[in-house]
Amino acid sequence: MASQLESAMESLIRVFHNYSCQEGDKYKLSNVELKSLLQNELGDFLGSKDPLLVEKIMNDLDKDHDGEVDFKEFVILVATLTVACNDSNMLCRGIGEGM
Ligand SMILES: [Ca+2]
Ligand SMILES: [Ca+2]
Repeated sequence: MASQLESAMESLIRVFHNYSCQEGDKYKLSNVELKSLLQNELGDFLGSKDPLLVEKIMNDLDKDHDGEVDFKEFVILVATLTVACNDSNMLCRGIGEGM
């Protein structure tokens, strides 16, 4: 049986590919794909309905400026959010309850 961390890593990869293969490059998230990933998978986290938020996140994440988010760039987002979550007791409590 996979450990918790191994399962988490596997889920991360699976979630990314669920969205990245919807259009265009199968290994990268377009603006549209990133948006639906954020809304469906991180809606509670981001909470905001700010339409510019996706633009902003895309600009921040797209380190190589090809207009898409690859897995490496996606992992940076997840790591950043995980650190933010760990820093915030309130968020962690929320996640604990959801599990
Ligand atoms: Ca894609
Ligand atoms: Ca990119």
